[in-house]
Amino acid sequence: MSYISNVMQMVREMNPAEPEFHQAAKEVLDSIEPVVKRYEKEFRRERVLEHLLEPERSISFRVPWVDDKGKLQINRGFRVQFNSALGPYKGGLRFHPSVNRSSMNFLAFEQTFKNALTGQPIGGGKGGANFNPKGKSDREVMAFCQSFMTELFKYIGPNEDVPAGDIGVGGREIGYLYGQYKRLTNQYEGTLTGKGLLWGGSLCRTEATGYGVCYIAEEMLRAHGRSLEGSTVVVSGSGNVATYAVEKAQQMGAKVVTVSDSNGYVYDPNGIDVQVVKEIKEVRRGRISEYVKIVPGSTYRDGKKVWEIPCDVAFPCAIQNELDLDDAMDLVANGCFAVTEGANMPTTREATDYLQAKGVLFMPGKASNAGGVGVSALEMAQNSMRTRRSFDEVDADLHGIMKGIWTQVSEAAAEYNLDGNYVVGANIAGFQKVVQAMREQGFV
Ligand code: NDP
Ligand code: 2IT
Repeated sequence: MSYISNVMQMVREMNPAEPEFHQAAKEVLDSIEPVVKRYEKEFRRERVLEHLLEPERSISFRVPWVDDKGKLQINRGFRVQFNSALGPYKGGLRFHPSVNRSSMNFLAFEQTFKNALTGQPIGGGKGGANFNPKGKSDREVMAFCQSFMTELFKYIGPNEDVPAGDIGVGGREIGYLYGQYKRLTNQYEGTLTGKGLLWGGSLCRTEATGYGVCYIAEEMLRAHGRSLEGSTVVVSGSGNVATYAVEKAQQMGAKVVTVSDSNGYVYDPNGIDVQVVKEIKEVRRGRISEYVKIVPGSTYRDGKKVWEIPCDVAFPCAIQNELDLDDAMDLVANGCFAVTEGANMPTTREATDYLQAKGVLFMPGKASNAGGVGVSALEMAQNSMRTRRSFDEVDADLHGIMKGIWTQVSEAAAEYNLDGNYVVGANIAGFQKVVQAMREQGFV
Protein backbone atom coordinates (compact mmCIF):
# COMPACT_ATOMS: atom_id res chain seq x y z
CA MET A 1 0.00 0.00 0.00
CA SER A 2 1.30 3.50 -0.76
CA TYR A 3 2.35 5.81 2.06
CA ILE A 4 -0.64 8.08 1.38
CA SER A 5 -3.14 5.17 1.41
CA ASN A 6 -1.63 3.94 4.67
CA VAL A 7 -2.05 7.33 6.30
CA MET A 8 -5.58 7.71 4.95
CA GLN A 9 -6.46 4.34 6.47
CA MET A 10 -4.97 5.48 9.79
CA VAL A 11 -7.09 8.64 9.68
CA ARG A 12 -10.25 6.59 9.10
CA GLU A 13 -9.42 4.15 11.90
CA MET A 14 -8.45 6.79 14.44
CA ASN A 15 -11.40 9.04 13.60
CA PRO A 16 -14.35 6.79 12.78
CA ALA A 17 -17.64 8.37 11.67
CA GLU A 18 -15.97 11.65 10.69
CA PRO A 19 -16.90 12.03 7.00
CA GLU A 20 -15.99 15.72 6.67
CA PHE A 21 -12.57 15.17 8.21
CA HIS A 22 -11.95 12.18 5.94
CA GLN A 23 -13.03 14.27 2.93
CA ALA A 24 -10.65 17.14 3.77
CA ALA A 25 -7.78 14.78 4.62
CA LYS A 26 -8.21 12.84 1.37
CA GLU A 27 -8.28 15.98 -0.74
CA VAL A 28 -5.07 17.28 0.81
CA LEU A 29 -3.29 13.91 0.68
CA ASP A 30 -4.27 13.31 -2.96
CA SER A 31 -3.08 16.82 -3.87
CA ILE A 32 0.34 16.52 -2.29
CA GLU A 33 1.10 13.16 -3.90
CA PRO A 34 3.76 14.62 -6.24
CA VAL A 35 5.63 16.13 -3.26
CA VAL A 36 5.34 12.93 -1.25
CA LYS A 37 6.70 10.95 -4.23
CA ARG A 38 9.67 13.31 -4.52
CA TYR A 39 10.61 13.12 -0.81
CA GLU A 40 9.05 9.80 0.18
CA LYS A 41 12.09 8.36 2.02
CA GLU A 42 12.53 11.21 4.47
CA PHE A 43 8.77 11.74 4.83
CA ARG A 44 8.34 8.10 5.88
CA ARG A 45 11.31 8.28 8.26
CA GLU A 46 10.05 11.46 9.92
CA ARG A 47 6.43 10.26 9.77
CA VAL A 48 5.54 13.65 8.33
CA LEU A 49 1.99 12.80 7.29
CA GLU A 50 1.14 11.02 10.53
CA HIS A 51 2.27 14.13 12.43
CA LEU A 52 0.26 16.40 10.19
CA LEU A 53 -3.03 14.46 10.42
CA GLU A 54 -3.15 14.24 14.21
CA PRO A 55 -4.24 17.41 16.09
CA GLU A 56 -1.76 18.61 18.71
CA ARG A 57 -4.60 18.97 21.20
CA SER A 58 -8.37 18.62 21.08
CA ILE A 59 -10.76 19.75 23.79
CA SER A 60 -14.44 19.00 24.18
CA PHE A 61 -16.51 20.34 27.04
CA ARG A 62 -20.00 20.66 28.52
CA VAL A 63 -21.76 24.02 28.11
CA PRO A 64 -24.72 24.35 30.49
CA TRP A 65 -26.93 27.47 30.28
CA VAL A 66 -30.43 28.60 31.18
CA ASP A 67 -32.94 29.59 28.47
CA ASP A 68 -35.61 32.31 28.73
CA LYS A 69 -38.15 29.83 30.07
CA GLY A 70 -35.82 29.04 32.98
CA LYS A 71 -35.02 25.61 31.53
CA LEU A 72 -31.49 24.23 31.77
CA GLN A 73 -29.89 23.45 28.41
CA ILE A 74 -26.73 21.46 27.70
CA ASN A 75 -24.56 21.84 24.61
CA ARG A 76 -21.18 20.48 23.64
CA GLY A 77 -18.26 22.85 23.02
CA PHE A 78 -15.03 22.11 21.15
CA ARG A 79 -11.63 23.59 20.47
CA VAL A 80 -9.27 21.70 18.18
CA GLN A 81 -5.69 23.02 18.34
CA PHE A 82 -4.42 21.34 15.22
CA ASN A 83 -1.00 22.73 14.46
CA SER A 84 1.21 25.41 16.02
CA ALA A 85 4.24 25.14 13.72
CA LEU A 86 3.78 28.65 12.34
CA GLY A 87 2.35 30.50 15.34
CA PRO A 88 -0.34 30.44 18.04
CA TYR A 89 -3.43 28.42 17.09
CA LYS A 90 -5.79 30.68 15.12
CA GLY A 91 -9.24 30.06 13.72
CA GLY A 92 -12.91 30.74 14.18
CA LEU A 93 -15.67 29.51 16.46
CA ARG A 94 -18.79 28.06 14.84
CA PHE A 95 -22.17 27.92 16.59
CA HIS A 96 -24.37 25.68 14.45
CA PRO A 97 -26.38 22.49 15.05
CA SER A 98 -24.07 20.58 12.66
CA VAL A 99 -20.98 21.13 14.85
CA ASN A 100 -19.40 17.86 15.95
CA ARG A 101 -15.95 16.28 16.15
CA SER A 102 -15.88 15.68 12.40
CA SER A 103 -16.66 19.24 11.31
CA MET A 104 -14.26 20.64 13.92
CA ASN A 105 -11.39 18.39 12.83
CA PHE A 106 -11.98 19.18 9.15
CA LEU A 107 -12.08 22.91 9.77
CA ALA A 108 -9.03 22.98 12.07
CA PHE A 109 -7.04 20.84 9.63
CA GLU A 110 -7.90 23.10 6.68
CA GLN A 111 -7.19 26.18 8.76
CA THR A 112 -3.58 25.08 9.25
CA PHE A 113 -2.84 25.26 5.51
CA LYS A 114 -4.95 28.37 4.96
CA ASN A 115 -3.11 30.23 7.69
CA ALA A 116 0.22 29.14 6.20
CA LEU A 117 -0.81 30.66 2.86
CA THR A 118 -1.49 34.06 4.44
CA GLY A 119 2.20 34.42 5.29
CA GLN A 120 1.19 35.60 8.77
CA PRO A 121 2.62 33.97 11.94
CA ILE A 122 -0.44 31.87 12.86
CA GLY A 123 -1.03 28.16 13.44
CA GLY A 124 -4.31 26.35 12.81
CA GLY A 125 -7.27 25.78 15.14
CA LYS A 126 -11.05 25.78 15.19
CA GLY A 127 -13.80 25.56 17.77
CA GLY A 128 -17.48 25.93 18.35
CA ALA A 129 -20.58 24.30 19.70
CA ASN A 130 -23.72 22.52 18.50
CA PHE A 131 -25.68 25.55 19.73
CA ASN A 132 -28.23 27.03 17.33
CA PRO A 133 -28.34 30.83 17.77
CA LYS A 134 -31.35 31.11 15.42
CA GLY A 135 -34.41 32.38 17.24
CA LYS A 136 -32.56 32.85 20.54
CA SER A 137 -32.90 36.12 22.46
CA ASP A 138 -29.87 38.35 23.09
CA ARG A 139 -29.92 37.23 26.71
CA GLU A 140 -29.88 33.55 25.75
CA VAL A 141 -26.97 34.13 23.37
CA MET A 142 -25.12 36.00 26.12
CA ALA A 143 -25.76 33.24 28.66
CA PHE A 144 -24.50 30.65 26.22
CA CYS A 145 -21.37 32.66 25.31
CA GLN A 146 -20.53 33.25 28.97
CA SER A 147 -20.82 29.56 29.83
CA PHE A 148 -18.84 28.57 26.73
CA MET A 149 -16.00 30.96 27.65
CA THR A 150 -16.02 29.86 31.30
CA GLU A 151 -14.50 26.61 30.08
CA LEU A 152 -12.63 27.78 26.97
CA PHE A 153 -10.61 30.55 28.66
CA LYS A 154 -8.32 27.97 30.27
CA TYR A 155 -6.94 26.98 26.88
CA ILE A 156 -6.57 30.28 25.01
CA GLY A 157 -4.46 33.42 25.17
CA PRO A 158 -2.79 35.99 22.88
CA ASN A 159 0.32 33.80 22.47
CA GLU A 160 -1.49 30.50 22.76
CA ASP A 161 -4.74 30.33 20.83
CA VAL A 162 -6.76 33.21 19.38
CA PRO A 163 -10.35 32.38 18.34
CA ALA A 164 -12.58 34.52 16.08
CA GLY A 165 -15.97 34.28 14.38
CA ASP A 166 -17.39 31.80 11.91
CA ILE A 167 -20.93 30.58 11.17
CA GLY A 168 -23.26 31.83 13.91
CA VAL A 169 -20.51 33.83 15.61
CA GLY A 170 -20.31 37.52 14.66
CA GLY A 171 -19.70 40.80 16.43
CA ARG A 172 -22.40 40.24 19.07
CA GLU A 173 -21.07 36.84 20.13
CA ILE A 174 -17.42 37.95 20.09
CA GLY A 175 -18.44 40.80 22.43
CA TYR A 176 -20.08 38.49 24.97
CA LEU A 177 -17.19 36.03 24.74
CA TYR A 178 -14.60 38.78 25.22
CA GLY A 179 -16.46 40.28 28.18
CA GLN A 180 -16.45 36.93 29.95
CA TYR A 181 -12.79 36.27 29.07
CA LYS A 182 -11.85 39.63 30.62
CA ARG A 183 -13.91 38.95 33.73
CA LEU A 184 -12.22 35.58 34.24
CA THR A 185 -8.62 36.57 33.49
CA ASN A 186 -8.50 40.26 34.43
CA GLN A 187 -6.53 40.80 31.21
CA TYR A 188 -7.33 43.24 28.39
CA GLU A 189 -5.53 41.54 25.54
CA GLY A 190 -6.01 40.40 21.97
CA THR A 191 -7.20 36.88 22.70
CA LEU A 192 -10.11 37.11 20.26
CA THR A 193 -10.29 38.79 16.84
CA GLY A 194 -13.26 40.33 15.12
CA LYS A 195 -13.72 42.52 18.18
CA GLY A 196 -15.79 45.71 18.23
CA LEU A 197 -14.10 48.79 16.80
CA LEU A 198 -14.28 50.61 20.15
CA TRP A 199 -12.44 47.86 22.05
CA GLY A 200 -9.53 46.60 19.97
CA GLY A 201 -11.14 45.39 16.76
CA SER A 202 -9.51 46.12 13.40
CA LEU A 203 -11.17 48.17 10.71
CA CYS A 204 -11.85 46.01 7.63
CA ARG A 205 -12.03 42.72 9.58
CA THR A 206 -15.81 42.52 9.00
CA GLU A 207 -15.30 43.01 5.28
CA ALA A 208 -12.06 41.02 4.94
CA THR A 209 -13.20 37.53 3.98
CA GLY A 210 -15.70 38.61 1.32
CA TYR A 211 -13.41 41.30 -0.09
CA GLY A 212 -10.52 38.83 -0.19
CA VAL A 213 -12.64 36.37 -2.20
CA CYS A 214 -13.12 39.06 -4.86
CA TYR A 215 -9.46 40.14 -4.86
CA ILE A 216 -8.16 36.63 -5.52
CA ALA A 217 -10.96 35.85 -7.99
CA GLU A 218 -9.85 38.89 -9.99
CA GLU A 219 -6.21 37.70 -10.00
CA MET A 220 -7.28 34.29 -11.29
CA LEU A 221 -9.65 35.73 -13.88
CA ARG A 222 -7.08 38.23 -15.13
CA ALA A 223 -4.52 35.45 -15.62
CA HIS A 224 -7.05 33.86 -17.98
CA GLY A 225 -8.04 37.02 -19.85
CA ARG A 226 -11.26 37.64 -17.92
CA SER A 227 -12.43 40.00 -15.21
CA LEU A 228 -15.14 40.41 -12.60
CA GLU A 229 -16.07 43.62 -14.39
CA GLY A 230 -19.11 42.93 -16.53
CA SER A 231 -19.50 39.38 -15.17
CA THR A 232 -22.71 37.97 -13.74
CA VAL A 233 -22.04 36.43 -10.34
CA VAL A 234 -24.10 34.08 -8.17
CA VAL A 235 -23.41 34.11 -4.44
CA SER A 236 -24.81 31.63 -1.91
CA GLY A 237 -25.38 32.52 1.74
CA SER A 238 -26.26 35.92 3.15
CA GLY A 239 -24.00 36.01 6.19
CA ASN A 240 -20.73 37.79 6.82
CA VAL A 241 -18.75 36.31 3.93
CA ALA A 242 -21.56 36.47 1.35
CA THR A 243 -22.57 40.05 2.16
CA TYR A 244 -19.10 41.52 1.71
CA ALA A 245 -18.36 39.37 -1.34
CA VAL A 246 -21.50 40.87 -2.92
CA GLU A 247 -20.44 44.40 -1.91
CA LYS A 248 -16.91 44.16 -3.31
CA ALA A 249 -17.88 42.27 -6.48
CA GLN A 250 -20.33 45.05 -7.29
CA GLN A 251 -17.73 47.73 -6.54
CA MET A 252 -15.48 45.89 -9.02
CA GLY A 253 -18.14 46.08 -11.74
CA ALA A 254 -19.83 42.69 -11.49
CA LYS A 255 -23.56 42.12 -11.35
CA VAL A 256 -24.43 39.83 -8.43
CA VAL A 257 -27.88 38.32 -8.90
CA THR A 258 -28.40 35.96 -5.93
CA VAL A 259 -28.06 35.54 -2.18
CA SER A 260 -29.51 32.70 -0.08
CA ASP A 261 -29.95 31.07 3.30
CA SER A 262 -30.68 27.49 4.35
CA ASN A 263 -34.35 27.93 3.41
CA GLY A 264 -34.05 29.19 -0.16
CA TYR A 265 -32.63 31.87 -2.42
CA VAL A 266 -33.34 35.34 -3.75
CA TYR A 267 -32.87 36.17 -7.44
CA ASP A 268 -32.62 39.83 -8.30
CA PRO A 269 -32.00 40.38 -12.04
CA ASN A 270 -31.23 44.04 -11.40
CA GLY A 271 -28.37 43.21 -9.03
CA ILE A 272 -28.62 42.48 -5.30
CA ASP A 273 -29.10 45.59 -3.15
CA VAL A 274 -26.47 44.94 -0.49
CA GLN A 275 -27.85 47.61 1.86
CA VAL A 276 -31.12 45.69 2.00
CA VAL A 277 -29.24 42.45 2.77
CA LYS A 278 -27.35 44.20 5.60
CA GLU A 279 -30.58 45.65 7.00
CA ILE A 280 -32.29 42.22 7.00
CA LYS A 281 -29.36 40.13 8.26
CA GLU A 282 -27.20 42.44 10.38
CA VAL A 283 -29.85 44.72 11.90
CA ARG A 284 -33.08 42.71 12.01
CA ARG A 285 -31.49 39.22 12.10
CA GLY A 286 -34.27 38.16 9.71
CA ARG A 287 -34.59 35.65 6.86
CA ILE A 288 -33.42 36.41 3.33
CA SER A 289 -36.93 35.78 1.92
CA GLU A 290 -37.84 39.23 3.37
CA TYR A 291 -35.76 40.77 0.56
CA VAL A 292 -38.50 40.31 -2.03
CA LYS A 293 -40.96 42.32 0.09
CA ILE A 294 -38.58 45.28 -0.09
CA VAL A 295 -37.04 45.11 -3.56
CA PRO A 296 -39.42 45.12 -6.57
CA GLY A 297 -38.54 42.78 -9.42
CA SER A 298 -36.81 40.21 -7.19
CA THR A 299 -38.10 36.66 -6.63
CA TYR A 300 -37.64 34.03 -3.90
CA ARG A 301 -37.44 30.25 -4.45
CA ASP A 302 -38.05 28.21 -1.35
CA GLY A 303 -36.02 25.04 -0.86
CA LYS A 304 -33.81 25.65 -3.92
CA LYS A 305 -30.14 26.49 -4.41
CA VAL A 306 -28.62 29.39 -6.35
CA TRP A 307 -26.63 27.20 -8.74
CA GLU A 308 -29.60 26.87 -11.12
CA ILE A 309 -29.25 30.55 -12.07
CA PRO A 310 -27.05 31.18 -15.16
CA CYS A 311 -23.81 32.98 -14.30
CA ASP A 312 -20.21 33.59 -15.35
CA VAL A 313 -18.74 33.30 -11.86
CA ALA A 314 -19.95 31.51 -8.70
CA PHE A 315 -19.01 32.28 -5.09
CA PRO A 316 -20.27 29.59 -2.67
CA CYS A 317 -20.23 31.44 0.68
CA ALA A 318 -22.51 29.39 2.99
CA ILE A 319 -21.40 25.99 4.31
CA GLN A 320 -19.54 22.76 3.53
CA ASN A 321 -20.81 20.52 0.72
CA GLU A 322 -23.48 22.98 -0.42
CA LEU A 323 -22.44 22.60 -4.10
CA ASP A 324 -22.71 18.99 -5.30
CA LEU A 325 -22.23 17.24 -8.62
CA ASP A 326 -25.74 18.09 -9.90
CA ASP A 327 -25.15 21.73 -9.05
CA ALA A 328 -21.77 21.67 -10.80
CA MET A 329 -23.45 20.23 -13.90
CA ASP A 330 -26.00 23.05 -13.82
CA LEU A 331 -23.22 25.65 -13.55
CA VAL A 332 -21.28 24.18 -16.48
CA ALA A 333 -24.40 23.78 -18.64
CA ASN A 334 -25.20 27.45 -18.01
CA GLY A 335 -21.71 28.64 -19.04
CA CYS A 336 -20.10 29.38 -15.66
CA PHE A 337 -16.32 29.73 -16.13
CA ALA A 338 -15.01 30.32 -12.59
CA VAL A 339 -15.80 29.19 -9.04
CA THR A 340 -14.12 30.86 -6.06
CA GLU A 341 -14.98 29.37 -2.67
CA GLY A 342 -15.90 31.80 0.10
CA ALA A 343 -16.97 29.06 2.52
CA ASN A 344 -14.79 26.22 3.78
CA MET A 345 -15.10 23.16 1.50
CA PRO A 346 -18.50 24.17 0.06
CA THR A 347 -17.88 22.09 -3.08
CA THR A 348 -18.01 18.30 -2.82
CA ARG A 349 -15.06 16.35 -4.19
CA GLU A 350 -17.13 15.00 -7.10
CA ALA A 351 -18.28 18.52 -7.99
CA THR A 352 -14.73 19.91 -7.78
CA ASP A 353 -13.37 17.16 -10.02
CA TYR A 354 -16.17 17.72 -12.53
CA LEU A 355 -15.69 21.49 -12.65
CA GLN A 356 -11.95 21.13 -13.14
CA ALA A 357 -12.42 18.48 -15.82
CA LYS A 358 -14.72 20.87 -17.68
CA GLY A 359 -12.11 23.63 -17.57
CA VAL A 360 -13.87 25.81 -14.99
CA LEU A 361 -11.32 27.90 -13.05
CA PHE A 362 -11.56 26.73 -9.46
CA MET A 363 -10.05 28.45 -6.40
CA PRO A 364 -10.38 26.45 -3.16
CA GLY A 365 -11.52 28.07 0.08
CA LYS A 366 -8.26 27.61 1.92
CA ALA A 367 -6.75 30.07 -0.56
CA SER A 368 -9.69 32.29 -1.41
CA ASN A 369 -11.29 32.84 2.02
CA ALA A 370 -7.96 33.40 3.80
CA GLY A 371 -8.44 37.17 3.84
CA GLY A 372 -10.53 36.93 7.00
CA VAL A 373 -7.91 35.19 9.06
CA GLY A 374 -5.21 37.27 7.36
CA VAL A 375 -6.79 40.46 8.71
CA SER A 376 -7.34 38.72 12.06
CA ALA A 377 -3.55 38.37 12.23
CA LEU A 378 -3.27 42.10 11.49
CA GLU A 379 -5.71 42.72 14.35
CA MET A 380 -3.47 40.66 16.66
CA ALA A 381 -0.49 42.79 15.62
CA GLN A 382 -2.41 46.02 16.27
CA ASN A 383 -3.42 44.74 19.73
CA SER A 384 0.17 43.80 20.59
CA MET A 385 1.37 47.25 19.56
CA ARG A 386 -1.64 48.96 21.18
CA THR A 387 -2.23 50.82 17.98
CA ARG A 388 -4.91 51.33 15.33
CA ARG A 389 -4.63 51.38 11.57
CA SER A 390 -6.97 53.00 9.05
CA PHE A 391 -9.47 51.07 6.93
CA ASP A 392 -7.51 51.84 3.75
CA GLU A 393 -4.21 50.65 5.23
CA VAL A 394 -5.69 47.33 6.35
CA ASP A 395 -7.58 46.90 3.07
CA ALA A 396 -4.35 47.51 1.13
CA ASP A 397 -2.58 44.86 3.24
CA LEU A 398 -5.47 42.46 2.64
CA HIS A 399 -5.13 43.03 -1.08
CA GLY A 400 -1.40 42.29 -0.79
CA ILE A 401 -2.06 39.10 1.18
CA MET A 402 -4.52 37.84 -1.45
CA LYS A 403 -2.13 38.64 -4.31
CA GLY A 404 0.60 36.80 -2.39
CA ILE A 405 -1.65 33.76 -2.03
CA TRP A 406 -2.46 33.83 -5.74
CA THR A 407 1.26 33.85 -6.58
CA GLN A 408 2.07 30.96 -4.22
CA VAL A 409 -0.87 28.87 -5.37
CA SER A 410 -0.32 29.34 -9.09
CA GLU A 411 3.46 28.85 -8.83
CA ALA A 412 3.20 25.70 -6.69
CA ALA A 413 0.83 24.15 -9.23
CA ALA A 414 3.16 25.06 -12.09
CA GLU A 415 6.23 23.67 -10.28
CA TYR A 416 4.64 20.23 -10.33
CA ASN A 417 3.41 20.57 -13.94
CA LEU A 418 -0.18 20.93 -12.83
CA ASP A 419 -0.64 24.43 -14.21
CA GLY A 420 -4.06 25.83 -13.44
CA ASN A 421 -4.90 23.25 -10.77
CA TYR A 422 -5.25 25.63 -7.83
CA VAL A 423 -6.51 22.91 -5.47
CA VAL A 424 -3.18 21.14 -5.83
CA GLY A 425 -1.33 24.48 -5.76
CA ALA A 426 -2.95 25.64 -2.51
CA ASN A 427 -2.44 22.31 -0.76
CA ILE A 428 1.19 21.96 -1.83
CA ALA A 429 2.11 25.57 -1.01
CA GLY A 430 0.52 25.40 2.46
CA PHE A 431 1.86 21.91 3.18
CA GLN A 432 5.45 22.82 2.32
CA LYS A 433 5.54 25.73 4.74
CA VAL A 434 4.00 23.81 7.63
CA VAL A 435 6.28 20.81 7.12
CA GLN A 436 9.40 22.94 6.89
CA ALA A 437 8.54 24.71 10.16
CA MET A 438 7.76 21.39 11.89
CA ARG A 439 11.03 19.90 10.67
CA GLU A 440 13.05 22.93 11.81
CA GLN A 441 11.44 22.67 15.26
CA GLY A 442 12.01 18.92 15.48
CA PHE A 443 9.49 16.18 14.82
CA VAL A 444 9.89 14.52 18.23
P1 NDP B 1 -22.70 33.43 8.84
O1 NDP B 1 -23.25 32.72 10.00
O2 NDP B 1 -22.53 34.91 8.89
O3 NDP B 1 -23.56 33.09 7.54
C1 NDP B 1 -23.80 31.80 7.12
C2 NDP B 1 -24.78 31.88 5.97
O4 NDP B 1 -24.84 30.60 5.31
C3 NDP B 1 -26.19 32.20 6.43
O5 NDP B 1 -26.81 32.99 5.46
C4 NDP B 1 -26.81 30.81 6.52
O6 NDP B 1 -28.21 30.79 6.44
C5 NDP B 1 -26.21 30.20 5.28
N1 NDP B 1 -26.33 28.75 5.29
C6 NDP B 1 -26.03 27.90 6.29
N2 NDP B 1 -26.30 26.64 5.92
C7 NDP B 1 -26.76 26.71 4.66
C8 NDP B 1 -27.21 25.75 3.74
N3 NDP B 1 -27.23 24.45 4.03
N4 NDP B 1 -27.60 26.19 2.51
C9 NDP B 1 -27.60 27.50 2.20
N5 NDP B 1 -27.21 28.45 3.05
C10 NDP B 1 -26.79 28.06 4.25
O7 NDP B 1 -21.30 32.71 8.52
P2 NDP B 1 -20.06 33.27 7.69
O8 NDP B 1 -20.52 34.10 6.55
O9 NDP B 1 -19.10 33.81 8.64
O10 NDP B 1 -19.43 31.90 7.14
C11 NDP B 1 -19.84 31.33 5.90
C12 NDP B 1 -18.78 30.35 5.45
O11 NDP B 1 -17.54 31.04 5.28
C13 NDP B 1 -18.48 29.21 6.42
O12 NDP B 1 -18.12 28.06 5.67
C14 NDP B 1 -17.26 29.71 7.16
O13 NDP B 1 -16.48 28.66 7.70
C15 NDP B 1 -16.52 30.42 6.04
N6 NDP B 1 -15.55 31.41 6.44
C16 NDP B 1 -15.89 32.46 7.27
C17 NDP B 1 -14.95 33.41 7.59
C18 NDP B 1 -15.29 34.60 8.39
O14 NDP B 1 -14.42 35.47 8.55
N7 NDP B 1 -16.50 34.75 8.92
C19 NDP B 1 -13.56 33.30 7.12
C20 NDP B 1 -13.32 32.21 6.21
C21 NDP B 1 -14.29 31.31 5.92
P3 NDP B 1 -29.12 30.36 7.70
O15 NDP B 1 -29.33 31.63 8.45
O16 NDP B 1 -30.36 29.81 7.10
O17 NDP B 1 -28.37 29.33 8.49
O1 2IT C 1 -12.55 29.95 8.54
C1 2IT C 1 -11.93 30.98 8.87
O2 2IT C 1 -10.85 31.28 8.35
C2 2IT C 1 -12.54 31.88 9.85
N1 2IT C 1 -13.64 31.62 10.30
C3 2IT C 1 -11.81 33.09 10.31
C4 2IT C 1 -10.81 32.75 11.38
C5 2IT C 1 -10.12 33.90 12.06
O3 2IT C 1 -9.36 33.58 12.98
O4 2IT C 1 -10.30 35.06 11.69
